[in-house]
Amino acid sequence: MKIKSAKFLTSAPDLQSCPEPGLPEIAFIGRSNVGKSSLINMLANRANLAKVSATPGATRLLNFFTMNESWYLVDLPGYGYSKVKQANREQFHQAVSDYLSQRVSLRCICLLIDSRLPPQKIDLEFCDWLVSGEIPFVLVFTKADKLKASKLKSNVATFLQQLEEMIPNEPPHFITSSKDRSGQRELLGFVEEVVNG
Ligand SMILES: Nc1nc2c(ncn2[C@@H]2O[C@H](COP(=O)(O)OP(=O)(O)O)[C@@H](O)[C@H]2O)c(=O)[nH]1
Ligand SMILES: [Mg+2]
Repeated sequence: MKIKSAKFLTSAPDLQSCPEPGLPEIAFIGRSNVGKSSLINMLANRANLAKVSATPGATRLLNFFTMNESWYLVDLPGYGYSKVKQANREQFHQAVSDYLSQRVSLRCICLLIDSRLPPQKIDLEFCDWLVSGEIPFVLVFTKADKLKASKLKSNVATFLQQLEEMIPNEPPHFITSSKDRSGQRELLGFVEEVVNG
């Protein structure tokens, strides 16, 4: 899939304020600073499409972009500021959890994982939460250019291994770099399948 058009549509503070469900949606989420804005810009071939999410206040909003006039890319707030604690999951940002669990047009979530880091508890717990809600997701490892191939491979393997101890099926995963644009074709190919499927 080539992205021929990408337009900011709207920002929503909660599920009720989201646009009428119509086009299929792919949502992007991850810890703050994981590289979400950079990845969205890379996928869209735009320098500054995701800039709206960097403006003060907007980081807590659900940001909708119309892609190729045929699907919505949804930029969700980073979850670094609002921990998904095992005992206290309801504290997870209400708008995000409402959106993820109730949005009828949501087809898949791209969960971004910083490939430089060892498995982070908050990411593993979020995967567990998605699985328990039967919410489909794929893993998108980010910043792959920042480490040696061997370290990258072992970090990805370790994450998948730890995930395997928590959940039954391994989700698809993609390895990306917004800097050298690696993984763009693969991830967009997947998105194409999902929005057309
Ligand atoms: N080297 C490298 N740096 C990246 C990559 N993606 C993001 N960054 C850097 O990581 C920081 C956070 O990126 P940003 O996209 O703002 O993360 P967000 O908070 O998740 O939206 C910025 O300094 C980016 O330039 C990548 O693929 N490679
Ligand atoms: Mg951002």
